[in-house]
Amino acid sequence: MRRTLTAGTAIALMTGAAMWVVTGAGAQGGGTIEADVKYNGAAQVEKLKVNKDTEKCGTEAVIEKVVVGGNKGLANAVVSVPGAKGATKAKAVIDQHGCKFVPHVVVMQPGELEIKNSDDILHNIHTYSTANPSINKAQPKFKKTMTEKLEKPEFVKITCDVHSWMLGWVAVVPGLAGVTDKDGVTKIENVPAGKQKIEVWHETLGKQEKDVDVKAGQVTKVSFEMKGK
Ligand SMILES: [Cu+2]
Repeated sequence: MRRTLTAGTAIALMTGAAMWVVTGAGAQGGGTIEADVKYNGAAQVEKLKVNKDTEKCGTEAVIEKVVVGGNKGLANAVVSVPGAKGATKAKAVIDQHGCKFVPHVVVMQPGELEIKNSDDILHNIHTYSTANPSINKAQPKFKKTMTEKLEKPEFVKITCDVHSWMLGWVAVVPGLAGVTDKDGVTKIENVPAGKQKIEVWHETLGKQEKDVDVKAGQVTKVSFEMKGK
């Protein structure tokens, strides 16, 4: 017990130090949330023949609406902690590569999104949103980067009018957040200790939420099982 306590304290101190460097606020006592999201249903993947820009796009497009990995883990789900208003560490970036949005789901706090075109062909950014102004702009091959503002929390669908199969999502969330990997897992660090609401969103399977008690210097696990629609 004594050893456990000592280890816990060391982690708490390290976490506190890391937060001080990032935010400069000297916040102490953050914890980590490890979320795992499962889906008991079948994967939904659509395949489409491509006959345009095939030298960059390939000849087959794969539209991954529900990606289920090992142990029923659901990929591409956004897990967020709306009450944890930590500073954004890095700029949110989405790339158009191989006529796909990479990553398929990008998460950001309200602010700026960098949109890259690494394909060397014309793309056209077209977003579908209600809280934020919709974007509909050509991105020619010479325009490697565009920066757009998304200032309101919302799940924004992003498409390309040149390549009808291109589909991505921008999750604009007010607090700390992560996107689940192929095993359905994501970790969110430096979450303030105490009661926190955890929200999960998936583009096809909808939303769920749970309350957890985050403890300083500890990993709090939370599990979700999404239901089919
Ligand atoms: Cu395109």
